[in-house]
Amino acid sequence: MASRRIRVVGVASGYGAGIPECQDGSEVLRALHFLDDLAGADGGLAWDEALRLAPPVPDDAVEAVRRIALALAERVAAHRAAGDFPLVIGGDHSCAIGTWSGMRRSLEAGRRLGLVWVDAHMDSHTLESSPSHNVHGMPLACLLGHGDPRLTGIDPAGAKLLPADVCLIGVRSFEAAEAALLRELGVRVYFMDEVRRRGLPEVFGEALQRVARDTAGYGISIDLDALDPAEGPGVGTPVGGGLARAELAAALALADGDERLLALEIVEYNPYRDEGFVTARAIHDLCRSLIEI
Ligand SMILES: [Mn+2]
Repeated sequence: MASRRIRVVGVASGYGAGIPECQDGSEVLRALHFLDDLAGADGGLAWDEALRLAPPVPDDAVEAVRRIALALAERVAAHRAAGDFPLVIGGDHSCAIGTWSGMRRSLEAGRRLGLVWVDAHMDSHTLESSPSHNVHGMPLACLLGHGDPRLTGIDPAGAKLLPADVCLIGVRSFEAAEAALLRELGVRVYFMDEVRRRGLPEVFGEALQRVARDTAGYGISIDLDALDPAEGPGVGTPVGGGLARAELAAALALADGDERLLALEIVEYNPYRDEGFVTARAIHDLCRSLIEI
């Protein structure tokens, strides 16, 4: 993204997580200047005013997530239309519904969008299958066209992504129903044991090829719980046996300078659970991998 201006969109939403803490993640990064040195990128870096719902916030989490998603989709599509590179900082992972709906909308009709989803989980529940009913366990299913119509119906209505254009990386905690959905759809999942067997560079490179193959471009969505809790403790749902921060940063560099990379999303930063800002520094390193300075 060397020549594109980076527009950072903070999403002050934890409505999909069941606990609100990660809604403050992007503002902590901004206030403590964690991404400031990225402003030296060719096109520069500019923070938008963070997206947040004006009160009264609906009690229904799906409705709250829908409203944030509508605003975020509009913002992402506008930045893309201006030739800028959206960097979305969550907030919980339900914001992905807005990010990638907006990006899909910004593409010409009939063009496909690819997506690499880096996560300890599958995030592919529907309201029926989810034990927790937390919407941050559902965004990938929604983007594939499965889930509550209030979320799947966001413009452009229906699936924003084709299964062949999506890859998950780093998965190690999931329920049978969401695994069954992804298997039925034919989505490629690189579980953590495959990552360990083949190495992240090979797996990540293969995933990039898949999502770029038949699409107008692709995005990368990173749930920080993909990192091992030792290196990324500041998340809502840590799972052991994850990726090292240097390992993921090095893999992301494979996409550096690729004009087909359309946006980056980093989510689930919970500053109240961070320890010595190690997770905030990981976010910085991940962004820096994709931003030439
Ligand atoms: Mn997630």
